[in-house]
Amino acid sequence: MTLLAELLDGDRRALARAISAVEDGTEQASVILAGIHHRVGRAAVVGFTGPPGAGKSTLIGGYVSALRQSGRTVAVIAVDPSSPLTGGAILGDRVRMLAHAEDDGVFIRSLAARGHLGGLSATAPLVIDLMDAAGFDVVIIETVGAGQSEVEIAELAAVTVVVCAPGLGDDVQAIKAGILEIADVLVVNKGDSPEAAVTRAQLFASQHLRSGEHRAVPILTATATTGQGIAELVAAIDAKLGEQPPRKTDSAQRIRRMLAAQAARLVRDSVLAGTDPTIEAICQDLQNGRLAIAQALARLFAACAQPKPPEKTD
Ligand SMILES: Nc1nc2c(ncn2[C@@H]2O[C@H](COP(=O)(O)OP(=O)(O)O)[C@@H](O)[C@H]2O)c(=O)[nH]1
Ligand SMILES: [Mg+2]
Repeated sequence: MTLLAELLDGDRRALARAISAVEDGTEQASVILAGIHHRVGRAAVVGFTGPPGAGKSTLIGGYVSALRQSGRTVAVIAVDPSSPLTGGAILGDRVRMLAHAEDDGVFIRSLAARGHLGGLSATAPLVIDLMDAAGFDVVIIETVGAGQSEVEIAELAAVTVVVCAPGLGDDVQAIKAGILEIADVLVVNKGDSPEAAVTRAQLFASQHLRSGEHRAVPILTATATTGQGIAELVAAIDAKLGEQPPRKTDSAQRIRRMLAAQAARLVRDSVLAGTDPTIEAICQDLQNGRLAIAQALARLFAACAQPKPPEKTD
């Protein structure tokens, strides 16, 4: 069987290999991305975002358990902002998800973030499509709510869950200012903390102030470490999913995304390597003021257009 056929058959190792192929931009990747078109659009994509330490991973662990109990299969994408280049596994998250390690109905993958602000990697939407095509009912994406990622996650996810926790200081202010707009469900986690009620009241008040211009968003309380509030979270997410139209997918767009991701990576890697004499000359001219940035870019793209084999980063 081909990798594509194995993927469509729901083979987990094939899914893992297909994701690597897409990340590396191999020949096989374009065949797979073009060949899954009749099988994408079914999965429910749920995003979790919020400040570091709010309990997103722990909450996702509980959410995954609840989904499994109701017979749904789940794939999880964890975006790691701490290693933008290597895409290393998030050890803590792995440990928290270990309960699901033996379960064929759960698939977990870490992706490198784009840049230090934790922007989603360009391949994230492609990985969602691969998981969808492999037959997973729910695809969860966890990102840290710092910078661009929360806006990007809202674009990718049918339902966006914003997780916050008491005692994170200014982060609650940040949530009130920005993240409220993209939240479909708000969760005040660490409900076992005495300040949880205060945080929840603050969020209610700020939502109330905005009512009229913003839709009302359910504000739940949960204690991820005990599982309290998980059932309510599942119900709230399911209710929001029920309001969503089926996921739109577009083969042409998928191929375009892969090309853009690989182009960005090729140029970045070539520039940072500091080994290509043409690129070194461009850098020199830029430094000396002999080239304007637009001219430098034009020369750079010409230099990067020389085909080189993609390097493996795993
Ligand atoms: N007291 C308490 N601690 C929690 C709760 N949920 C998560 N934690 C702890 O908070 C820390 C950060 O959790 P994690 O899930 O990694 O947060 P993330 O960075 O948002 O993914 C861990 O030590 C968790 O055990 C909770 O509901 N109550
Ligand atoms: Mg986490």
